[in-house]
Amino acid sequence: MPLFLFNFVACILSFCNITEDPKLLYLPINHSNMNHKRSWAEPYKIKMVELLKMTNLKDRIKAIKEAGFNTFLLKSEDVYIDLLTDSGTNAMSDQQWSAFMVGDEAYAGSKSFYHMEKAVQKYYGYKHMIPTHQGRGAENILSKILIKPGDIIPGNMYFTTTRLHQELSGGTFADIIIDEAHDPLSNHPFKGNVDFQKLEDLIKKYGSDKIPYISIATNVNMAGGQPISMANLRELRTFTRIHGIRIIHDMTRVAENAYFIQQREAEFHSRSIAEIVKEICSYTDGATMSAKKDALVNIGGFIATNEWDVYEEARNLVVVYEGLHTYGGLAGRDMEAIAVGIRESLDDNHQHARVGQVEYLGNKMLEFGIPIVLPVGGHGIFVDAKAFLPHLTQDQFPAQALAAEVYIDSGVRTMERGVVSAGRKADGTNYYPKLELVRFTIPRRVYTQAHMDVIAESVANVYDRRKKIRGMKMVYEPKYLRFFQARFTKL
Ligand code: PM9
Repeated sequence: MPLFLFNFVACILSFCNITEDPKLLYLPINHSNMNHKRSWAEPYKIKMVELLKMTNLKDRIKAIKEAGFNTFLLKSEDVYIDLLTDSGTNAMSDQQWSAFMVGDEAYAGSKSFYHMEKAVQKYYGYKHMIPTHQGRGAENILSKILIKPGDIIPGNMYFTTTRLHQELSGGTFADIIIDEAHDPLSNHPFKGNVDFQKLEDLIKKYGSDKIPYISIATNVNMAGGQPISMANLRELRTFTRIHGIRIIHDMTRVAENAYFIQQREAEFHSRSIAEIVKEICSYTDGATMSAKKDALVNIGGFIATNEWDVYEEARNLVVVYEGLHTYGGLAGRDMEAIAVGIRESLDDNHQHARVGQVEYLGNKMLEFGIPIVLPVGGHGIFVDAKAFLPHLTQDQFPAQALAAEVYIDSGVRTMERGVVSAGRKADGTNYYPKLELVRFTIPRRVYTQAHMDVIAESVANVYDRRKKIRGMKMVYEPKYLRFFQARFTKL
């Protein structure tokens, strides 16, 4: 039916009161003066697909039992939708794959190293860069250089590998994140912010000589992918200058943090992600990076520093632990893909769609009444296992139990981020984090919105039968980073 005829009929019908809301019958005529909603969409189209294996309930129960109820020990072929991590699980672009083909595999002085170095200098602004095989390789070397036994390393919440390297170098991590970060229901827009009172108390207690640096993560992983504000970072820079303390930046998810600054801090509404990222880095003295996240590759990382002495020492140590300073454990093709990935990660449309997809899943879960960490973060949805399974104590590993149940329900693989991940203190007692979470981590450019629907529906299914879910007992505990390899049985 022609548009004018449709609208004419609609008008008559509405006049005769046949429909209550005449607007529902009209087709849009003129977009220019109407305030229509404009959805975001992925700024790419799909050129190649990887087929997924559909799993069945019987096989999933067998698989999770064999894996000791630890999703890290599942075989990926037994997984339908893999939300274990956003680390190294991103889809590379055609530009990255073509960069792969020109990777220079020379042992020393590879062209690809210089491309990666140039990208780090241009987009992040750090003076020196040394590649490492991944983030923890960088953490190992930097911790060895900067930390002396007895040192204190304040940080905006711990990260598992980062804290372990600090401890292995003789340091002790001290949490200086704002209290809101430990509260899943707090809607604070910048839960990654530093609490200056906590920092001052540490300086008073130990003295600034005992603090080699402050460890600042952009988009704090363990808090639920929560950002630090530019205002807080600027204040920290002023504070650390007064006290002569470095800031070392865990920049694993810096572009996602920049997106939140752009959306939530008035001064940055019209600034690009690239500009914001550069400004964030300018307030820090050096960085460790796992390029497997924001930088859109499957492997790689680096150390960056503005200090010549630190650079010199890192160049010495990298040959012991990683490889020559112009490849640091990476193939030339990996370094090429990182150089391209860094650029692509700073595209405003990319970040809008990336965080938009995470938000979409969060909203779906909220519609089903699922308790999640608020506000929705940058790289995944974090389900509050304490609120989901209030009948379980933290010693019964509620997040571990919930991750196993979601896998059994649908083949969706997630990760525990609670008491198991937190591990043990030097004296052997358990850390008991306030947050007991299951992380639904979204790989970048990999899954569709329909996958998000299936995931949320599965969580809703498990929520319906939550009262029947039993806790877990740990039957095998490895010495380091136990969440990777621990085994459990059902209580
Ligand atoms: N993060 C993640 O899934 C992968 C390993 S832990 C399960 O979230 C930060 C903030 C990270 C991180 C890894 C690393 C270590 C450092 N900082 O995994 O060694 O989120 O490349 O990086 C993981 P690598």
